[in-house]
Amino acid sequence: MKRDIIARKERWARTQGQRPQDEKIADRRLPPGQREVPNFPVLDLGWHPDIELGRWRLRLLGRVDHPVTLDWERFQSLPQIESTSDFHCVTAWSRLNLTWRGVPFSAIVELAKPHSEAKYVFFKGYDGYTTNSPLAVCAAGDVLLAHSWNGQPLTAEHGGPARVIIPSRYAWKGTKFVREIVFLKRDVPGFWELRRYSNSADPWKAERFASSD
Ligand SMILES: Nc1nc2c(c(=O)[nH]1)N[C@H]1C(S)=C(S)[C@@H](COP(=O)(O)O)O[C@H]1N2
Ligand SMILES: [Mo]
Repeated sequence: MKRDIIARKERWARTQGQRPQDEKIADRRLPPGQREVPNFPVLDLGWHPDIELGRWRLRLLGRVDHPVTLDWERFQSLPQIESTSDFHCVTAWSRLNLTWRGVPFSAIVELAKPHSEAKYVFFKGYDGYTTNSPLAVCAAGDVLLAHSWNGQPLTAEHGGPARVIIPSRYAWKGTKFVREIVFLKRDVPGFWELRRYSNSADPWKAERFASSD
């Protein structure tokens, strides 16, 4: 009798890991129009700047009390977090459960001390790429400047030495090869925002392109 119950429970437990259930869970995790991919595509302007760590600098500037230029050593001495999140590219592919390690954006804010009127952040990459987000969006606990992915230093093709990760937005909002973070009073559109991509870029609302006016 008892054995029957155990066998039934075991059978039930096995079905929990099977496709239909998994698919339902994945569906709920995928924003509208996105599909999960097993690989990690590379998307950028086609050039991966090769930056020696000894020459790498990150500048924090704009409407801040403490403009600062960080070298790699100082950057590494800042608080570090590990954060697992999903990654949604506007071209409809998503990667689930990417584990990043790096400096939380909150540590950058604490260091630079933006003025109260600084409501926007403008990011620049070593490849000339730019993008923008409200400071409030960057304040989420899972926003970070990642230098590692899955326990390995970030490769140049995926944005090393360090890239910005903003899980709540489409991936174009996260600058690879980040070089400068500017705190601004007014919003300034970046590379894709100037090319009619959505400024707000919320994947859950499928905000892919700027609405035509
Ligand atoms: N510096 C820089 N960052 C960038 C881009 C870029 O062209 N240059 N492309 C963005 C876009 S559109 C996407 S989808 C992601 C792609 O990151 P991946 O190449 O690691 O997949 O980087 C974003 N960050
Ligand atoms: Mo993208």
